[in-house]
Amino acid sequence: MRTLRFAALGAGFWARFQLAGWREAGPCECVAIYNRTRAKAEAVASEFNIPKVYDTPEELLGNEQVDFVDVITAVETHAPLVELAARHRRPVVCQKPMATSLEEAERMVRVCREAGVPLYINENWRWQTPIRELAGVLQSGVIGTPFRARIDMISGFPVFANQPFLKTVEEFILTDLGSHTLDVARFLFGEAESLCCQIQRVHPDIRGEDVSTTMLRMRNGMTILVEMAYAENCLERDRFPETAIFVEADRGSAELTLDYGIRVTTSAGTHLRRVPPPRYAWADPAYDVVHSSIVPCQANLLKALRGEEPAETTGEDNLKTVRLVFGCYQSARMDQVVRLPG
Ligand code: 89Y
Repeated sequence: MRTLRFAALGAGFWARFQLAGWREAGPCECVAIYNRTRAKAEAVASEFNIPKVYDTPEELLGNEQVDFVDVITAVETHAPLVELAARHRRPVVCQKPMATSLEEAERMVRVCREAGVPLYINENWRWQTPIRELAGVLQSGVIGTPFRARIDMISGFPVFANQPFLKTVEEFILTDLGSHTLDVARFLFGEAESLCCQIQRVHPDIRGEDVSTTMLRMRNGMTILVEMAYAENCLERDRFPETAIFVEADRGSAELTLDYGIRVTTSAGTHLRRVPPPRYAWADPAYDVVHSSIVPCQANLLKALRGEEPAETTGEDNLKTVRLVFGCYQSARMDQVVRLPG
């Protein structure tokens, strides 16, 4: 099987984990890296044995015949870098959140489509071991037809310590974390037809919102509540970055609890099992379940790049998540229900 050669654009906090993830994902090799601050690219290059470091993405793409490009930079550079890759006819994997606005995300998808270049989004949350296990329970039909669910990602973890730029963004928790949790809502329960959302800011020293409450009405009739907070308050059970999910259905209920428990309750009683994620030596233990989910996500993208299986998180697909994220801001701003395209 041929080893796919790729270039990494970006050498920030997530780059090290994604590069380690690609090594686990299948036969691929990072052959060149660019970063705005060259010293950072050089440090990552020496850690991962990447032979070439470039000062500009244009020079890199002009010189290197890569099979795909992995964009791991800050969100405002995603559109120009994806479009640059499209001009060079290089398939591109782009970090979440896809773009700074819905219009920008739509343009990225359009440009890639017109250039005939595959665009994939590195959206890993839905690949977390416990979330996949919960999906299996729902698909098995054991609890019947779900009618309501709650998806909670509530933590006091100091996210700004590792990602200080998040303090400066005008739209914070919905873009940073809502890109994930709203994508999980779609993954588990399908598409939404309307939503309403409220946002709050608890940290006095950040620009954006750090608390959000979203209610989705799904096309299948379900009601989904998505609650998020990064308030740095004290929680008795803070299990960053685990997502807790509770699903009510007509023949039972299912719960993804903190500490990776899956509880399934039917008339026969409650069955509990633990479904911890795999541990990788390169993962930061504080981000365990997220870092390990990079591997199956990138394995799926690699297979898609080889034409072996469809990618789950294509640009087209992720556009629906982006619509939810910006629909939430619109709803919060206008204090109104927002309808989503059918
Ligand atoms: O940036 C975010 C992500 O994608 O996973 C967790 C995080 O680091 C903080 O919300």
